[in-house]
Amino acid sequence: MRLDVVTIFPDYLAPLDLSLIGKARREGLVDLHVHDLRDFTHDRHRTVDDTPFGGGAGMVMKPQPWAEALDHVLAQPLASGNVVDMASTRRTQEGLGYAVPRLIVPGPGGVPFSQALAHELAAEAWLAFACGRYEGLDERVYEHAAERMPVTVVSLGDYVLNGGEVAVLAMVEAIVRLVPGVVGNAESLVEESHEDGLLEYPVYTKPAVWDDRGTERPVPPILLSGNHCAIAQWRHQQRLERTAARRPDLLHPSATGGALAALDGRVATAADAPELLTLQRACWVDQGRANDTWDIPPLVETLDDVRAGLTAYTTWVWRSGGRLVASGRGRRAPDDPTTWEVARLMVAPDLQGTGLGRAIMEFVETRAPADVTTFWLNTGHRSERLIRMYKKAGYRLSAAPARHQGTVELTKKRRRTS
Ligand code: JD8
Repeated sequence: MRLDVVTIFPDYLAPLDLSLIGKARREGLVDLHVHDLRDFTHDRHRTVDDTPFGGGAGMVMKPQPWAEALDHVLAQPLASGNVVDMASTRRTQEGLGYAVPRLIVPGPGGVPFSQALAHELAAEAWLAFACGRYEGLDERVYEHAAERMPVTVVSLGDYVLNGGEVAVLAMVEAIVRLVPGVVGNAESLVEESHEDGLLEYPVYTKPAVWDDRGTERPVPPILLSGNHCAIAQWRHQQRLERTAARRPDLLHPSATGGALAALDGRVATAADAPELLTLQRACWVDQGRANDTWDIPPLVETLDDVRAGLTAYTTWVWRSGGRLVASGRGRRAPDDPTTWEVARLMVAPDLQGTGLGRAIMEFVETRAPADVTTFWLNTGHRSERLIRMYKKAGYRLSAAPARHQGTVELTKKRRRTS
């Protein structure tokens, strides 16, 4: 990946020489260049700003230096080894085919930066960042740029900074650490906050009992138990409790409108397990009859199995008047993290046929991390009604033999919404 940053304070980007990003640059995983905007001025004072037309406080950044700086970046070679995906190759002026960067302009009025956007930008071969200062850039700079490359104004958050450099530091770190090979153990990227809608669990290291100036502080015993299933359950519970306490907005995902809007939806907790067991028993009786077998996981699982499922998947529950009436869950496929398993879609029998099932399926799809490219689900090979519904939703029967006897597997490529 190539990155170009234009700024009047190049030293502000010096931290990108350090730590993981510095190492990734030295290893050639990312090719980062910082350009001084003043190098694209031609007067003795290297002027980059002037007073605003229409009056008002502060100064505005002049268009000419920016135009020359961005044209200079555009003229840079996208070093070989940088995979040019067609997304970064823009045909301009009668079919000329050469790579152009995606330009990110930090600004308080931009689209919110997020982990999802970080994943999207990490997939680009070439990014450029324009760091503004003063009251911002002359608006015509955006017009000039948009005629040459895709431009996105992005905000780091709802507070005011003095310029774009700090935002670029944060964005570049969040993006580059997602580039394959930059973070040694990619596994650690999976369970992070904002990756799957839950905050991270608390972490501990030696000593097992810390003598904090006479105050003994032990590590939670579960973590010393060696019981990895119980540890995973405890950690998942901790993530739920922390998210509920600090970011309840993440737990109460805004329903995708439609059938779910009238219901009270949230991420499931262990307390929901008994009702989930009851609902799955009720929902899979028809599938048992349709497929002429009672040996279907939802019909044979124990309460502990349901609890374990709450750890292995992120599960959502919807209530009506306090009654658990619907649920669905999702997770990265254990053998392919870019595939998102949509599973255990349940609607109380008295509410089936109201479009809730489809709404839950679509909701679980929306919760897939940004780097997911494929949706996967399975059902009974004789569950014709469900198979029809999944096919109408764009799923196709998978050519690969189904993992579980008596089932069929269906997949669907993820369509990019933005
Ligand atoms: C770029 C100039 C300062 C902004 C007058 C203060 C991002 N989340 C964010 N907050 N602020 C910025 C940001 C601020 C910037 C520039 C980004 C360039 N300023 C201006 C408008 C009001 N001064 C940001 N990302």
